[in-house]
Amino acid sequence: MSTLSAVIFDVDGTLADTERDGHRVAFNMAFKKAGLDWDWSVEQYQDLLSVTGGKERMQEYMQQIHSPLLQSDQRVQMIQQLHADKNQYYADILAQSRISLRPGINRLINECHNKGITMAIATTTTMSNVDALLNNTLDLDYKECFDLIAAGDIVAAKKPAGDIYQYVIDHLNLNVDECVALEDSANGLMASKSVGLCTLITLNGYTRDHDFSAADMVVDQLGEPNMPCKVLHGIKPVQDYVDVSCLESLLEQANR
Ligand code: XBP
Ligand code: MG
Repeated sequence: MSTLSAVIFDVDGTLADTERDGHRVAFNMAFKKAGLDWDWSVEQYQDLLSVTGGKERMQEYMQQIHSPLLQSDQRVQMIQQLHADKNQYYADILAQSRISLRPGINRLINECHNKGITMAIATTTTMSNVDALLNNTLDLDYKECFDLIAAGDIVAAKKPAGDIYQYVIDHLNLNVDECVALEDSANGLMASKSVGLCTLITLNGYTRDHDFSAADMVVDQLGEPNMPCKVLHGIKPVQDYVDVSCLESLLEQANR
């Protein structure tokens, strides 16, 4: 019998659909403020998302459009300023309650909290963005629920590298075979699998066509008592939604 000791959550796309109407919109606002004519469309942002990390994404975009700014001595400073502005706009969007948690997230976090299961965050996004999201959406104080928030530049290599997951495992002294990771993207899955984590994927509009063949389970969303989840791969939850007992069964199957 495998024990579920910890659940490790990705943030963007997993806890909430933050990319299309959150980060993307905030990036465009920051570009406008800086007097740039860059405007990332919903479709274009799908490709840009293959690069994780907002600063890295802007750098990649500059390369794609052969921006003369790439040659500028102030490039690093400029990206940092754009990123800071973007994150401020992002926080404003969250404070206006324009983004909510995905189905089942609030319920699962509450259940894990009540059962004393360790919870951690392993994300590419900046710490302040995690704070903005969870402060404005979760019905608990996230600082009391999560044992560790591992975010952004805390590690040298972002997803798809496994560094951020390794960081969580090392700092919380976890056994990999007692943890389940929740992810939404191919980059996230590569990261969690590179350290050997049992991984449940929740699809979203930007990631539904990614290759998730290495995942232990794939669902459209975690589901709620009145909203069954659709299982595309993996075990069928007894309750028709993903809860702790479902994660325990998934872990047991993964460790068999
Ligand atoms: C998603 C990302 C992030 C966000 C923007 O991270 O790739 O870069 O798009 O956040 P995850 P920053 O799915 O791991 O949560 O601008 O703060 O990097
Ligand atoms: Mg994600």
